[in-house]
Amino acid sequence: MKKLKDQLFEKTRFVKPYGDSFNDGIVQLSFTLPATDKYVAIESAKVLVSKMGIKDVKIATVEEPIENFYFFVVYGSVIHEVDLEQVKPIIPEYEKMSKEEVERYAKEHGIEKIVIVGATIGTDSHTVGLDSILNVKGFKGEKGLEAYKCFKVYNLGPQVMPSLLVEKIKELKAEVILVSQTITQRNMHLKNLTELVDLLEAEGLRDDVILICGGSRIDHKVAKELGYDAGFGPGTTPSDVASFIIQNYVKRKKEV
Ligand code: B12
Repeated sequence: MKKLKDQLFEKTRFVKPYGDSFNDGIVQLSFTLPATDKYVAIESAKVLVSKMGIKDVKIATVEEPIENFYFFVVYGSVIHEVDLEQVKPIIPEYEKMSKEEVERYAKEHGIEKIVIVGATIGTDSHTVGLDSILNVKGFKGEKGLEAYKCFKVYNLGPQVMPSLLVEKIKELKAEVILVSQTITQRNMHLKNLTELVDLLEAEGLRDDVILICGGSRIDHKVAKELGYDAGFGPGTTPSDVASFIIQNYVKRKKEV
């Protein structure tokens, strides 16, 4: 018997968001609109959402958290669809392994401890993302990298300036660098990430390390453009990062 998944995708490769039924296009979005009158704000929100290609607009919530700024939660049905066969995601190259598989792979390749340094850089104090990858307690039922036998992890925490991070990389003889960036205001995250790459290059260290960044607005494409080996965004689990590290580490060793 065919699985439900196969039955659904046999029907169409063109999909819309799923709300109550397949391809009904239902989405929810929230935003804040400046306006001097509540009813003008509501009508304006509807016009704006229609312009986004959403029909049957329903205003679920309207609040005025501060004077002349209206916060909306809106539902509606997207008119657009996406062709799954045309979408080519740019993602880090690795085979997903479990913690045990990573440790076994390391052992088979004679790797004892890979030194990993992690930090949230610049003025950014969002550490939950990085901690979920590094801390023993981990994320989504998986243990973090600190629990892996083949890794020695130094988590430097929040607000580490790129120059200080480079000093620590030298001091700890780090082989893998994990940086986290969440705040995107005025593209601060890009500036911080680029500064780190520039400093590593200036010190002649860039090619000696596996350099990975992550955060809610990061993806692999952006990371590669900035000079990183990989970028991981929302939904990443520790074993994704561990698999990428161990496979790339072994690959590099073979190339030397
Ligand atoms: C918790 C939180 C805080 C806490 C942070 C506490 C802490 N110790 O981390 C506090 C209260 C300190 C805070 C402060 C601020 N925050 Co805040 N915060 C959040 C919040 C609610 C959750 C973030 C979070 O923890 N997510 C959970 C983790 C698990 O998800 P994640 O970070 O995406 O991580 C995953 C992946 O991205 C990836 N990943 C992340 N990092 C890395 C690194 C590597 C190497 C790898 C491989 C993977 C990886 O793996 C993780 C697991 O899958 C978000 C809103 C939201 N709901 O997302 C706002 C949010 C991030 N904050 C925001 C803002 C604006 C601020 C402040 C500027 C507010 C202010 N005006 O003061 C300050 C900034 C302080 C500073 N100097 O950085 C904005 C950011 C907007 C933007 N894009 O710039 C958000 C989106 C809220 C909003 N909607 O406005 N915040």
